[in-house]
Amino acid sequence: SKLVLATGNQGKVKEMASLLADFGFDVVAQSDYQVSEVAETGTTFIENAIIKARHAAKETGLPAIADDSGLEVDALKGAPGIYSARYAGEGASDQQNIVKLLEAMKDVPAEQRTARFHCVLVMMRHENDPTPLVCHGSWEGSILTETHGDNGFGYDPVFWVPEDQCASAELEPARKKQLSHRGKALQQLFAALKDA
Ligand code: ITT
Repeated sequence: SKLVLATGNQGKVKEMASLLADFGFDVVAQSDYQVSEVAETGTTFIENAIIKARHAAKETGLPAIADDSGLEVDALKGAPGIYSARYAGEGASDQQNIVKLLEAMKDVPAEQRTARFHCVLVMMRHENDPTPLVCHGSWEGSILTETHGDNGFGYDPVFWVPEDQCASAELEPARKKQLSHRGKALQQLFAALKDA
């Protein structure tokens, strides 16, 4: 059955499309349906994921899944949080966001650099779905003082992974799927769909 992946972020597409296809969905990109931009006006990952899933379902007439995610840094009182994609300003590149984060963290000692990624996935069967499926995964780590690795996207070059003692951008894609906030949220989603 067709499912629209309601994201414009190619990093997310790479980490989700094949797993959703393996589960049996015929995954289509929102760009194939000219889905317009929608303002992420919520104050939580959950609200923003619902806004994006509902918007894509409305404009395509298909079931939709959206991902709202970000990095919560303790020394920055939870920032950049829901603003992770636009931390250095509207339309900022991953590189610009990383530069801003490293600058904000420059005087923070090693033991206070704890952080975590969050990923909320929302699946809506149609635009008026009254019971969207909501799944959450998180991933504990800390913020490095310089970038390492070329894999992944976003803040992966500055996110230290305690499990493997390297930066997230140094993980193989399959390993990141096992450990990450997004991988965990997807596992939950598949478990919930199996039970349904
Ligand atoms: P869509 O709304 O179109 O899905 P977006 O990039 O604007 O794309 P978000 O508002 O959810 O999505 O922002 C999430 C940001 O959090 C993302 O741009 C990255 O900077 C960061 N992020 C999320 N997951 C990440 C991951 O696995 N690795 C590194 N950074 C991640």
